[in-house]
Amino acid sequence: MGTVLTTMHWGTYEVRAENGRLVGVEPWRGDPDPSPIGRSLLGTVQGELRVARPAIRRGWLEGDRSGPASRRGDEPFVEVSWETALDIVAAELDRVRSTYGNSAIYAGSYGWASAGRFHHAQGQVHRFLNTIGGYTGSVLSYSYGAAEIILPHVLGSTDALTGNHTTWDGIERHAKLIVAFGGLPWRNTQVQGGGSARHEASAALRSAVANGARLINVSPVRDDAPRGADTEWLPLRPNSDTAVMLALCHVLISKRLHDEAFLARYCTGFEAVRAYILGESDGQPKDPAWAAKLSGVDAATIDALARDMAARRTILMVSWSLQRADHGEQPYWAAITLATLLGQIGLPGGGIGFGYSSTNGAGRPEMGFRWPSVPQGRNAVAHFIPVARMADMLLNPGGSFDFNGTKLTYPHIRLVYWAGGNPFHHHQDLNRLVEAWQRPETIIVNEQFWTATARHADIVLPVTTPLERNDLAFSNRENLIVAMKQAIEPFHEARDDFAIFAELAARLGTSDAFTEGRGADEWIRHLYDQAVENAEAAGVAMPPFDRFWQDGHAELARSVTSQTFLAAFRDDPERHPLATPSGRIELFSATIESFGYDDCPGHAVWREPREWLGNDRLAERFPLHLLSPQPADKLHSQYDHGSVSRASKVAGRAPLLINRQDAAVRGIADGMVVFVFNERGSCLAGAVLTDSLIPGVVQLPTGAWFDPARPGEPEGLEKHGNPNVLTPDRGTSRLAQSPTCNSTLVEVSRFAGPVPPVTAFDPPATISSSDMSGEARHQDLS
Ligand SMILES: Nc1nc2c(c(=O)[nH]1)N[C@H]1C(S)=C(S)[C@@H](COP(=O)(O)OP(=O)(O)OC[C@H]3O[C@@H](n4cnc5c(=O)[nH]c(N)nc54)[C@H](O)[C@@H]3O)O[C@H]1N2
Ligand SMILES: Nc1nc2c(c(=O)[nH]1)N[C@H]1C(S)=C(S)[C@@H](COP(=O)(O)OP(=O)(O)OC[C@H]3O[C@@H](n4cnc5c(=O)[nH]c(N)nc54)[C@H](O)[C@@H]3O)O[C@H]1N2
Ligand SMILES: [Mo]
Repeated sequence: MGTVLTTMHWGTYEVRAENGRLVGVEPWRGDPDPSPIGRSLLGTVQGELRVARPAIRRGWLEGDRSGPASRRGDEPFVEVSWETALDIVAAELDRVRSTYGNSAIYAGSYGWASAGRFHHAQGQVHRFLNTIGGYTGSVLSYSYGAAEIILPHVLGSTDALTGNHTTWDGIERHAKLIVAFGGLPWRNTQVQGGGSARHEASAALRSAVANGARLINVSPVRDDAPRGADTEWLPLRPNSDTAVMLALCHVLISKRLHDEAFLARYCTGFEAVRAYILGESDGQPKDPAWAAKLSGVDAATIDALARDMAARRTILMVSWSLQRADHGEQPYWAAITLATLLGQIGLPGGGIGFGYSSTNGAGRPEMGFRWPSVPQGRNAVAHFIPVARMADMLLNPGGSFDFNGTKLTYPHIRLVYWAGGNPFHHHQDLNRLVEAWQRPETIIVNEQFWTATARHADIVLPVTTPLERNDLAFSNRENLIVAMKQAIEPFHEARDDFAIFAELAARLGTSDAFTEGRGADEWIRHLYDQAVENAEAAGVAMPPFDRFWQDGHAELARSVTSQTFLAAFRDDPERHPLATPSGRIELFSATIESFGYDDCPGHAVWREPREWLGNDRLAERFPLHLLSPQPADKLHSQYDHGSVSRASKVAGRAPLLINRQDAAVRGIADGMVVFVFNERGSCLAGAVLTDSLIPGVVQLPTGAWFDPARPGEPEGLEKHGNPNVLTPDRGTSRLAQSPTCNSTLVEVSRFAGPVPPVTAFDPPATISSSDMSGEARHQDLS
């Protein structure tokens, strides 16, 4: 099949196959700063960890359906034919929906799956289930769930979170002070959901600095910085950003450096916030001395920074990581409060934006039209959960909880269907998830690889990778569109998610509704034709499908090249009001106040996290704050078994960064296998000694495939360095109920005793159906 261009979330690559084997992966030549992650495709896409055939957990076939005795996760699988697997899955879906109703099916199916417009796993599973009566779904993301709730209350939308940021050109030319809370790590800009083509974020920041901008990384980690740009480091204690932001506000107000005219015209609620910041409402001024005790940033530094902010064109950049913490709504609300006091919102190079280095897309212009995607249909089930409450739901059927001004009830889930995500990667407190995961009667997973989620399923259906199917790359804020042509044959019996759901729909009588009479290639052409229409309406020309497919890609002219967040609102707030109740920036929200939540009152506040270094009682036992950022060498758990990820492992495990001082008092040397633990769990990791973290903070990136101890190994130990055995499974607050992984305390020590081997990359045992006995034969395995 020769060489084709394909797009992954982390880049576009030229992929070469010879005699059916994948032999080369080179970055697309138009990418100025390509990601090395693509190399991990070699050796894995056609490797032993692929799911080769449909497989069913032996115990499930023998009738073990749920309860604490269930042995999901440590049993062999029986390989069956597609016919058998599809018949069983269709019958299970039918049994559960007719016995309990469709709300008993949980298919939030959160996860990143692969890039590609048509073969989007979530889109496919949701569309299919909607044809058979619906499913309990999820709202919000693990990425920025707290922001998705707080921003609409305060700014009227989620603009400047996932798109519609002030674009880099304005920042390069006009910004004179860039203050980045959570830093601007290059590593995360490798990635853009839906696919990347040109990586430009570090270059933009270099050019801003070359034009005279002062760039400050406010983070416990010095290396949270772009590549090659002069960056100052302002270290602070994790989770103390809100205190520092409020103190910056205190300086502005008390020195009369705040922009009164801007406040009067564009915001509401300043008086309430002012009284709180000055301490009039609670007796505690939020001054720099107060913040210094909480954050470790000295008062003089805060004072000087506030003055500099008022004196220069200043943009605040707040990373998504800050709100994945206890009370994660607050740093966002406090940052908006600070930006409003500075009065530069709506000016080029000034104001605020979220996640500028959380992905490659932020700061790049929109395309000016919508890319079409597979239509989802209508979900007839009204039940949903905020996505991170998944284990709570499985453990508390019928239980109720607060969420953004409403009370929700957890449905009783009997069947879980996952396609395109890895909850044993993304969820917090994995030991609790293991327990919750035993509750449903049946768990079905479509997967490419034997991930922990596949291993913990009852029925695993093997799925193709993008290299084994045709697709389209239409990526947000990229003007390169790619014909992702199939490069190799599907691995063994792997099928596309679409093909799997089409077969299930046929068995359940909804074939026409699901396929609309189109095969995969017809859908691709159909989506393309829709894109042509949308683009044309915005004045952007696209080549006709056949020419595009023949050429393999096309570069489109951009109709938008520059934009400034809230410029129109600044220009004329009466004609362009925000979609908030007041039409203005809500420094105080009567709506949120009316919910009566003590953990999220009506304006930005400092609320101490339950778990952080300031909690003396906990920190006495677990004196290190654990940060679990995104991994540099992969996307989440994807291709952890690939060469790029494996090269960064230490003693075969995820690298744990630890300050030299903290290592020395614990007798830990570089490269040593260490034991990381708290009340929730423990794991092994490989020590990396560094000065780039402040003492008291350790960093263990996410992504190591969950690898619990096997019988005979130390009980409860995770062997590979998965931080989510340590993180708490608690909502940010009653408002957003979103993840708080960055509020975790641990202790680290040398590991005594023989080190158990990593087994995450050993495929599970499979047995053939003829070896099955007794009851299992009722299933008529063929
Ligand atoms: N401690 C801690 N935990 C975190 C975070 C953190 O910062 N700290 N970050 C959180 C965030 S922001 C996120 S977004 C989540 C990410 O969590 P996930 O998105 O769940 O993680 P991925 O590893 O990307 O999982 C995607 C899975 O889809 C599979 N897949 C790929 N292509 C296809 C396909 O075409 N079809 C099917 N059926 N499957 C496919 C892959 O093999 C992979 O197993 O993790 C969250 N978890
Ligand atoms: N290479 C790579 N890139 C990715 C991903 C990936 O898996 N791999 N995942 C993508 C996804 S899904 C997402 S959502 C984004 C996430 O993007 P982010 O949320 O921005 O990324 P993180 O790496 O979790 O965090 C960035 C930095 O925040 C710092 N930090 C953590 N807690 C605090 C705090 O309390 N205060 C301050 N000031 N700093 C803190 C940490 O030191 C960390 O290095 O990344 C995307 N980019
Ligand atoms: Mo994310």
